[in-house]
Amino acid sequence: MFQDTIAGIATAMGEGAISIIRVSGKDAISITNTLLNGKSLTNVPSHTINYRYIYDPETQKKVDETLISVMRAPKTFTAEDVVEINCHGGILVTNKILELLLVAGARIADPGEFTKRAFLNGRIDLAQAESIMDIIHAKSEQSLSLALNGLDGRISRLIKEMREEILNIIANIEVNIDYPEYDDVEEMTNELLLPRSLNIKEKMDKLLATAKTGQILRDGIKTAIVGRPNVGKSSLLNQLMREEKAIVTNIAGTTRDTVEGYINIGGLALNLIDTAGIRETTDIVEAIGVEKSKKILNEAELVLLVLNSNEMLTEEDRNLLEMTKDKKRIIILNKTDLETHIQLDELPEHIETSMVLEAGIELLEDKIKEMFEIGDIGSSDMTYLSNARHIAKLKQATQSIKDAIDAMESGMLIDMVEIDIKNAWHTLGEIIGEDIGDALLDELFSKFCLGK
Ligand SMILES: Nc1nc2c(ncn2[C@@H]2O[C@H](COP(=O)(O)OP(=O)(O)OP(=O)(O)O)[C@@H](O)[C@H]2O)c(=O)[nH]1
Ligand SMILES: [Mg+2]
Repeated sequence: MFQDTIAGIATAMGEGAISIIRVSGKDAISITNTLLNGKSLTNVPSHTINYRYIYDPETQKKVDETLISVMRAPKTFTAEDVVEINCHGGILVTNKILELLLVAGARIADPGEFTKRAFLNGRIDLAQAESIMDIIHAKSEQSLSLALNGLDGRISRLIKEMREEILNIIANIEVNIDYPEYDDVEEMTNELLLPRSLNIKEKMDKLLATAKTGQILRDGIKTAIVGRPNVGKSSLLNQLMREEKAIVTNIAGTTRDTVEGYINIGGLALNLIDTAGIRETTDIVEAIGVEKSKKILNEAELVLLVLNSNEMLTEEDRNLLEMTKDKKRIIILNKTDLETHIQLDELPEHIETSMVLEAGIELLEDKIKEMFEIGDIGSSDMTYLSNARHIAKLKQATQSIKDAIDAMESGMLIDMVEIDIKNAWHTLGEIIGEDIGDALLDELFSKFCLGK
């Protein structure tokens, strides 16, 4: 139970129709009352919206006409008393009301502090709290579905089940000394602990296997557009985005820094990165851009390699073809509206485009969809792991179980086995916020928006 009452602006800062100022804590209602010129909210029923004027208590001047939601604990976002003041959406008036609440005894909320309270008051677990942030940041329908799955506790339930099974194994080890059914420890290990550990490891592996897809759905496919200068990379970015995002000129070396944009192809999010044309150059700025292009090329999950069909293949083209041959890539033969000079017989499978005629874009989009065939996850009952922290923790826990299995198989002392199994149990707990330190909690919640 927290002693202080926090307040924060819950809507985006800027002019809008309304803004919401949220107050949470045991004095949320009494603090708000001090701004109502006697028209108290103490006796209104819970979960109601009330029409009130806000006054500056010092000057008795009206500040704004508002609608105030009163929600009493425990059925609220934070599980505490919550008041939400819906005022007119001006920056000045919103800040003024917040300021009056602070003067009246509320404390300004840290980023994510409302959600943190929901977690610390036991209303949601950590994985669910993180899903709230994922909902806010979702950029495609699919990433939104994923985040909603997290919020309704699917991931948490799976993790809890795994922990329970692990706890079961630990319990078996603890009582092994006088376990009547088994003659010795070895027999118990082989007949009871090993099969159970293998079983749990299989479940963990299965969930981990969803992580790659999960991350793609959540963050989008990191897609690098590469090629030598002047082949039409920026033109391609613009066409895919249906927007003049990057500068296009007939001067080779136009793009120097990366240009990024999000697109959505049939529910699949792509994080597109247009890069500086790759070539040997003595220009310092361009050279830095070229280095950056190579780095992005390495990190990309999908490479769109653009070639100019109007010119013969150059050494740079050949280098790029070689550099990208083991990656997921699509070779794009651009400028097909011009005469073909490229050696077609030397090229692997490719797609022909013309940015001038706006031709080939749909073909390219279909090809991308085909490469990342992902079913409709909204309707599937499959649970995908998509949060990087959860994935890292699950990997770590799986490794501990694997170590335990190795130790059992090589006939190690059961105490040693137990250490690994306990580690797995603790690490899984960190996903849902058990056994988690204050410092880590602060860091996690600080990434939230203000007022959330
Ligand atoms: N004829 C024709 N011209 C094109 C086509 N695509 C792009 N261009 C032209 O080619 C020139 C270079 O296009 P950009 O998109 O800037 O090329 P880039 O690969 O981004 O070039 P850098 O940023 O210098 O690496 C521009 O003059 C475009 O108008 C095409 O399909 N056909
Ligand atoms: Mg460019």
